[in-house]
Amino acid sequence: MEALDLRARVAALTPETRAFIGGTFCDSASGRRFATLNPATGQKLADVVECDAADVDRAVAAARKAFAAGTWSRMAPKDRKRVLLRLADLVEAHAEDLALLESLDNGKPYLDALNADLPDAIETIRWHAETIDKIWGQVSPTPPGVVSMVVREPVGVVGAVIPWNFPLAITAMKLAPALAAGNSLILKPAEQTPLTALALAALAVEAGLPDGVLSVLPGFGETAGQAMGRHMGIDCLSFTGSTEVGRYFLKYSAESNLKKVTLELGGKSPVIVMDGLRNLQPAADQIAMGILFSQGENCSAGSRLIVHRAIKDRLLEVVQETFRTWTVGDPLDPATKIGALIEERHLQRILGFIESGKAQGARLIMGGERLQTASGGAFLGPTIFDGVTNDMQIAREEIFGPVLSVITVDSEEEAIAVANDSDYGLAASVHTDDLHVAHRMAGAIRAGTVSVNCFSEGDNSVPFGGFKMSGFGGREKGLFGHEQYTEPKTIWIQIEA
Ligand code: TAP
Repeated sequence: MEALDLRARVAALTPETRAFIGGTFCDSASGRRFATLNPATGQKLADVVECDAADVDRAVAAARKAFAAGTWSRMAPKDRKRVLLRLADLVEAHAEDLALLESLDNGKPYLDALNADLPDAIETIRWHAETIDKIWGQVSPTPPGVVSMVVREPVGVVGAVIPWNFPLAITAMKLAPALAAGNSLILKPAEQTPLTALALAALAVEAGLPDGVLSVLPGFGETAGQAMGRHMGIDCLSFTGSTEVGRYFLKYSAESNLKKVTLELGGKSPVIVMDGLRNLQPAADQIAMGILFSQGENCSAGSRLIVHRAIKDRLLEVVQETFRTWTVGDPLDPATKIGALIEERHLQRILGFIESGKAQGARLIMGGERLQTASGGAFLGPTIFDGVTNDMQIAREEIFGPVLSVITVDSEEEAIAVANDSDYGLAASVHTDDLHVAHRMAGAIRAGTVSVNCFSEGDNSVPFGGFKMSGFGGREKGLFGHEQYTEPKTIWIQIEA
């Protein structure tokens, strides 16, 4: 595959730019549009319909009507499964175009979108579709004369507000369990990356999803997002994004209808490498994957390397060698492993963190400067700070870029204490040859996922989400992922003895 072939395909793309409400693509009530840019060039990709509170009202009315009509909510689970499996097949059939759209809108390498984001989204839709006709209710141990069942019902109208880093994969992570359970869903993609969610809506129509069950509202957080958070007709709000905005959704809920809120938020994940590790290269490969994949714009990015003093120097040599193989460049070039950051403003924010690292006394040993300036895009290469202490800003705050902070420790106890000394608790990794150390650390670290000798978020069979300020109200993925989208109902029947 050549970058040139992809350019020809880019020219042939005609992305959907209208909102999707009540089963049709349409303009917003205000008629306004906003530009979505290509992060690799800074050039406009398309003008997209800008939804606000009036459009949220329309989408909620359509969603409630569909829910009450039962065309989806009361469809047999095995039939909902069929529609969702058709949707997954359609996504697979259009995977190359969807990956291209994702790469253009987000700046990530095309091959990452094709080989990671798309299979992830397809697998997620299939997994939840397959699950839904295999979830049973309960019969409770009541006294004689009573039959009591606990059944799971859809919550009703679900709102989903999502970020820009894995637009299609996170859309699938919310859409699949919410729709599988029989809910209606209203989704607001991030303003930077609205295109693949709109493309998915078109495929949902083709798959046979009834009108009103899905709406996609491109727009801004302060307007469309807030209107969803405060809407009296939305029963559950599933949010993925920053901890700061997550707090707003709790407030919106408290000030409106006390809708259920689930929050998947930020992280500052520790990667611990202990003394005695024999083979450093596999650890270095995983460290690179953890902080460089997706340009470091990953909530669970392994951004704090906590390393035992006895092996730090040797490890850092191997890590730097490995980081040098992560080529920065045009996302459409097959050789590229690090594409463009989402936007100029984000690059400037990261450069601000880099300045703060220097000012607070950390040693910049790699990268730290913007690259590819002639492209018009926002590029930054692998960046490493050594000599970081856990009180520095670069160790405490989520940078959301390819910036690794190295913290040296002298013992297992100190490594655990540093790892846990964070507001966040999304993910962690431990690299060790000692099974006892691995097991002790996995137990002691306060995080939703602890990976041993790898960087992994797991697959659809296991829950994903955070402790502390990384999450609230539930988990995504796995059977846990269904819980936020259903209500348990007790049916208590007095029968004649
Ligand atoms: P945010 O700025 O929090 O934006 C996320 C979504 O919230 C966007 O759709 C945004 O709309 C909307 N929003 C912004 N302000 C709002 C407001 N006042 N009221 C209602 N909605 C509002 O996050 P981001 O920059 O897109 O993504 C990066 C963050 O997401 C990082 O912190 C990252 O860790 C987190 N993240 C977490 C996870 C998991 S699973 N834990 C996964 C991916 C990302 P606009 O697009 O208009 O701003």
